[in-house]
Amino acid sequence: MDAGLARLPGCHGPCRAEPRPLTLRGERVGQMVATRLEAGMAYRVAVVGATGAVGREMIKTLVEREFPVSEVVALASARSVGQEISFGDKKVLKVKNLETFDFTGWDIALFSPGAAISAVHAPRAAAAGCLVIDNTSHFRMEPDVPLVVPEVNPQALLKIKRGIVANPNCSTIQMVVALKPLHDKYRIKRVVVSTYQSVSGAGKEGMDELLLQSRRSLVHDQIVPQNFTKQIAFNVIPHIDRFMDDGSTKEEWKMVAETRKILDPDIKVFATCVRVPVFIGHSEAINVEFENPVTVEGARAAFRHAAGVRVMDTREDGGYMTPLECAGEDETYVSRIRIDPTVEHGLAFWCVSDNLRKGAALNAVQIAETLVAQKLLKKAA
Ligand code: NAP
Ligand code: 2RA
Repeated sequence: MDAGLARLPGCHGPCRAEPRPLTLRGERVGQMVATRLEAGMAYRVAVVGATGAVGREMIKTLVEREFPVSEVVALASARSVGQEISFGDKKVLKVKNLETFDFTGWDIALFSPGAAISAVHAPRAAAAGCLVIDNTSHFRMEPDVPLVVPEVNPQALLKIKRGIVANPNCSTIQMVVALKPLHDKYRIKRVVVSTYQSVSGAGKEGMDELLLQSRRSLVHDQIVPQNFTKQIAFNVIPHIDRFMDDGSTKEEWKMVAETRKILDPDIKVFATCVRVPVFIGHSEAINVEFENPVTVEGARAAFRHAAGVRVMDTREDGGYMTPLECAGEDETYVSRIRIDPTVEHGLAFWCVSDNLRKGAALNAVQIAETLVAQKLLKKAA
């Protein structure tokens, strides 16, 4: 095994021990953030949707990555007011009501309360001088709102016009993290992707539903689908989000439109999005057609040098990543790298990532870190 490879717990194959860190102009973003903290810069941070699957992960991520926080507030609906959420070992946050919260004096807000709620409250926070990083779909395709994955298009953060930055959809984020090094090296013409998306993509209620249905199914109890259109336990459902006029779903449309906005408007993308009975971790089978000749070795080298990507691909039993193993991890994992001989210059691979972390909370916190590192996050007066 080469010196840069190690085994991950629970995995049979080797992968690189430390993925390349996020850098800007050759400098580590994490180091730049730490320098700001040493200089006494700390920020007042609001987490909106703090009781949800993404919001809870955001709070965890802020703590784990030691984001320079001077004060944190947890916001949710009136239903959750007073509920307690731990912020690290020492602090407990009492949830406050978003509806009546005044963002004046708050520096940054990480939003994940759902699109309709963000539509109303994100502009309200921005108008109060609080920079919003929004996880919902509401602002993603607006031309004057940057849609950012820091490993892919951090330069978009230089054009914040409305005080709002959008976080892409989870299935898009992991795909563009993996595609970026390939696009830089071989120029992508076309992508065909099939997803295998976990129920946590549908929030806390999606997770509860899989658990409940699994239990009921095992004892032959009646199952009435609530959040999904059909039974999700012991099943797969080829439908996420609403249907569009051309027969695609909105989730599939998001993968197409967002990839073009983030990576390159000329790339053709075709997606089929499927819900699977997995709690955490989205998987994707991705076929890519390039302008230039590609080799497995060349693609593997490109992945290995890319920020946020880990290659786990040993072509033996267990030498690939599964969603169960990626839950709680930060990286986008790439496995099963093969030439696709059905098209000229074709490559196929398997891509897995934790949808609540890189697909949502981590990406949002990395955007905040990049803003701090680039000195783009101003302290509210
Ligand atoms: P979730 O588990 O259902 O959580 C929703 C959160 O929004 C809860 O904190 C909820 O608070 C809050 N909320 C709902 N109505 C509200 C209101 N009227 N005012 C204030 N807060 C309200 O959903 P989630 O998975 O965290 O997703 C949240 C958003 O992130 C969605 O737009 C989703 O599309 C997006 N997103 C999710 C993922 C993912 O993998 N899950 C990935 C990327 C983006 P209460 O507890 O008080 O109801
Ligand atoms: C899902 N991509 O998995 C969505 C989450 N926003 O349902």
